[in-house]
Amino acid sequence: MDTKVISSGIRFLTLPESYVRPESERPRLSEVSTCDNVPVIDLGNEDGANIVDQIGYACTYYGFFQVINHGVSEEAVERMQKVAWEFFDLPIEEKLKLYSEDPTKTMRLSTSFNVNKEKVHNWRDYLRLHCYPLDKYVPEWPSNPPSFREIASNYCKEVRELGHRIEELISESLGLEKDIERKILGEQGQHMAVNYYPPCPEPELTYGLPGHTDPNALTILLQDQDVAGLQVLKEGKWLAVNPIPNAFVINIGDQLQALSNGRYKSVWHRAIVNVDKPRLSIASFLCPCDDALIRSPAALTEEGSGPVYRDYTYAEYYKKFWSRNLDQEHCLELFKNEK
Ligand SMILES: O=C(O)CCC(=O)C(=O)O
Repeated sequence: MDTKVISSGIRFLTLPESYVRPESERPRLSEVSTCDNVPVIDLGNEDGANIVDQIGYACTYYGFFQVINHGVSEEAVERMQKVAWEFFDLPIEEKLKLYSEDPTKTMRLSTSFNVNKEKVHNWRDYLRLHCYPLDKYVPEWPSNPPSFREIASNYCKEVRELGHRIEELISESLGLEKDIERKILGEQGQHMAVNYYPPCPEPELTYGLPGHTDPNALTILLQDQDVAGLQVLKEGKWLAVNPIPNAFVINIGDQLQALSNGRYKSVWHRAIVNVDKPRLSIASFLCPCDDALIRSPAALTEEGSGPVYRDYTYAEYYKKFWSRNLDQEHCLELFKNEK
C-alpha cells in the first residue's frame, strides 16, 4: 500500500488494485435486502422471564439482536461517538504515531484487518484498544484528542456492565445458573475497535470488513446512527441491519457458540462501504480471560451426541484466530470433536 492508512483526508477517485476482490467474492449489493424482523429487545421490560425468552429465541434463530433501554447513558454514547470522529479527523501524521500491524499490541491504529496475512485489503482503518482493567491500559491510549481517555473510559465501564447483564440473561436462556458463563469465562478482558470506513469510490468491489464471526464471547456494537453498513448472514442470505436510535447490536461470539454446545450461533457478519459518506462504528468485545478453559457445561452436553467441541483455552483460540485470514472457514470448526 502507498499510504498505510486510508483515513488520510484525501478522497480516492478509483479503488486501488489491492482492495479489489475477485469477482466471486464481491458483496453483490443489489441482492441484499433489509432484515425487517431483527429482534429488538427492551431491557427495560419489567417482565424478566419475557426478556430471557426473547434472548433465547434471538440467539437460536439469529445469533444477534438489538437492545434498547440498555442502561448505557445517551450522554456516554454521544460523547464517545464525537471523540471517535475527532480522533479520525486528526492529521494523518498524528494518527500514524500510533500505527502498528502487530495484532499482539494492546493499543494500535491499524488498517484493513491483518495486512500481513491477507491477500486483498479491506476499506477500513481502526483504532484497537484493550480496555480492562482500565488503570492498566488507559495510560497507553491516545492522548489526542485530550478528552479521549476520560470519555472512552467512562463508555467502557458502562458497556461492560451491559455486557455482563446480557451474559447472565444468555445463561438463563440456556437453562443454566445466571453466573455460569461468567464463571467459565473468568475475569473477562474487554477490547474496543473504533472502525472508520472512509467514502469508497467502488463499494461493489470491496468490503469494510468481509464476512466473519467474532472470536470473543460477546460483541456490543454501536452502529453509526446515520450511515448503514452492517450486514448479517441469515439462512444463506446477506441482510442489512439498519441502525435504530439508541440501540446496540449484540452479536454472539465464537466462545458463546462453544459454551452453548453449538445451540447458539456466532453470527457471520460484514461491513460494507458506500460512495458518499464516511461511516464509524464502535465494537466492544468481552473476551474470556486467557487461561479460561472453554467447555460447555454438562447440562448441555449430556444429552444428544455429547460435546461438539474439544476443550481448549481462550489463549489457544485467539492465537489461532489471528494466525489466519478473516474470511476463511469458521475458526471454531478447527476445534470440533471428531464424530
Ligand atoms: O462496522 C460494523 O458495523 C461491523 C464491525 C465489526 O464487525 C467488527 O468490528 O468486528
